Amino acid sequence: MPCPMLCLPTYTPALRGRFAADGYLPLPGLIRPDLLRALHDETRRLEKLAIRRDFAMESMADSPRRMTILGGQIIAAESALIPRLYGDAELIGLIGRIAQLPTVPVRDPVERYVLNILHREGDTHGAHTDDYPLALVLFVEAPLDREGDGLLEYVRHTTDLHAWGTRAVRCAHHCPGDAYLLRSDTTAHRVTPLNRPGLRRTVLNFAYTTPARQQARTDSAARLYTPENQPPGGNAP
Ligand SMILES: O=C(O)CCC(=O)C(=O)O
Ligand SMILES: [Fe+2]
Repeated sequence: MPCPMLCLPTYTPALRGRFAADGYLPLPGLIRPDLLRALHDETRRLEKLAIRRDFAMESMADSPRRMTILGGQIIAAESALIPRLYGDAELIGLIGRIAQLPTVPVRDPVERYVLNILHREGDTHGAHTDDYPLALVLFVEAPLDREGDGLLEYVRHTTDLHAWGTRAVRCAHHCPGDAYLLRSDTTAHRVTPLNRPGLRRTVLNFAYTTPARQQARTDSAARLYTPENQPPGGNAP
């Protein structure tokens, strides 16, 4: 059944071509206004359960994680809406056509969908690649300044986490209600810091994979999203 809450683009070979070339595809306005309001309320409610992180991720070139997070295992227990959206057959079918991969949900309940909130001065989601090949990132809140903070930076077709500051880096701004699809295992990416107080950037990351790839490749997501994991140096309050 079509998902009336999402404004899915019609598939065209051009979408597939752009995604293959760039490892990134913007999906502006994917979230319809009613759904955006519902996700705003839902994520504000979930934020009360979220965990603060402030550490350097060893397995990702010691890049910083200064952010508030919630893993999928808790989201599933607390939200009906987010798991329903994640599993939407029409959405998964479209992603599969764009990516040209037999796309399926991730089995791991922690990593399949996560909530990432940047809301303090200096908050950032540092450089990394993801464990699974596809990430659909949905924007619930975002700074409106296109030149400003909390931008996505990515370098296509590389897992090298040291390419920042070179001409290969691309930068993308997204508004609340927007989304993007990323070839997240082979596209180095990060979110630039919020350098001013009062900004908020709230995203849901939906991870998808292929039937043959249901095993995480690094410990990074488990380190970030499993509450029992105390990173070295501990968490900020
Ligand atoms: O917030 C973003 O735009 C990126 C999120 C991300 O890379 C992740 O959750 O793995
Ligand atoms: Fe990522």
